[in-house]
Amino acid sequence: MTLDSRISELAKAAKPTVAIIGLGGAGCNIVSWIAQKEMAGIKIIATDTDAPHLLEVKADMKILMGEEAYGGKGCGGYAERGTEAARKSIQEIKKELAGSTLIFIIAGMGGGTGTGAASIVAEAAQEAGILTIGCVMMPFNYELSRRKKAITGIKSLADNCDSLVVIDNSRLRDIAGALPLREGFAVANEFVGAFIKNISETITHASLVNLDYSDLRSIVERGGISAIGIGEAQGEKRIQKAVELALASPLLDVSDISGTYGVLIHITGGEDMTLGEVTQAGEIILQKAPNTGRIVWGAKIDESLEGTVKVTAVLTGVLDPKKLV
Ligand SMILES: Nc1nc2c(ncn2[C@@H]2O[C@H](COP(=O)(O)OP(=O)(O)OP(=O)(O)O)[C@@H](O)[C@H]2O)c(=O)[nH]1
Ligand SMILES: [Mg+2]
Repeated sequence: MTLDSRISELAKAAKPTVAIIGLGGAGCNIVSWIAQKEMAGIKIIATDTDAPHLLEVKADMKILMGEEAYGGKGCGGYAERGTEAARKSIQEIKKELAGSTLIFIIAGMGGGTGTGAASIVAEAAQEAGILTIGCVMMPFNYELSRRKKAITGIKSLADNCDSLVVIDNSRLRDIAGALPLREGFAVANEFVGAFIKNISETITHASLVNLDYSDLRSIVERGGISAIGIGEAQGEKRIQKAVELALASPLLDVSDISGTYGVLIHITGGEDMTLGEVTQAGEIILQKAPNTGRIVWGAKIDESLEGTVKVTAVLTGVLDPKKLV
């Protein structure tokens, strides 16, 4: 074997393979949004106990969980049923995940399927040595009984993930404006979908500044709950403004960001964005969260963003799941 072909073989093996799995109604809606964007090299799996909903979803692979027990009718809000359904279908799910190096598990918390199934899938992924990032939505403030159930689900999922990103639907709606429920969900789905797509792409494809798999691993593998903040700005000092906004308005109620142990930042801007601006973003974060152990970042050019920069900051381990109430 020549040296070049050996290097090329190793390069192939070192390239991370990403799987994205959506569980239950919300999870499937979000992966469906991502699947419509066509991303090469990323496997998209939709799983639900609800056959009619699963039929509508776009994905590379669909798994109807717990078919024998629940006959494709969903879990009707019972998380125990979601857990049971995932256990029954776990071999099929494991087969689909085999060979991945990074997995995103996406679900809305507070219902039956996603809440009950997520930790079972996460456990299987971690057992297979896959870097496991959960990404879940908290129900709206007025969905009181659902929020209680969601918190129980989140605690159990956090135990089985390398990092769990929690997004509060209510906070997201504050940013999006007072939209009707359906449109509110659509905004949330697009936001979460775009976030996961951006991270997956910076890891698997060459972009302006690459985020690399081991960098990501180093900031997420210590567990805990992570929060996301977003910021967008134009004009003078736009990078500074966008970063400050992203840090000031996390989409989860965290009173203090000083406990965060890692920050992942993703920047998108038009052709006019400079490498200098991108590095400046890291420096600003270091000033704002001085105790942060590590900062990793990726950046991408999006031609449609002429004049604007968008910053997404993930504050990893900012919240201890035990403190979630
Ligand atoms: N962001 C977002 N959240 C959603 C969406 N649909 C539902 N949710 C939220 O997610 C929570 C769980 O709802 P579903 O995902 O429909 O529940 P499920 O996992 O399918 O559970 P069952 O239908 O009971 O089996 C709800 O309380 C909502 O707050 C959606 O399309 N997008
Ligand atoms: Mg459902």
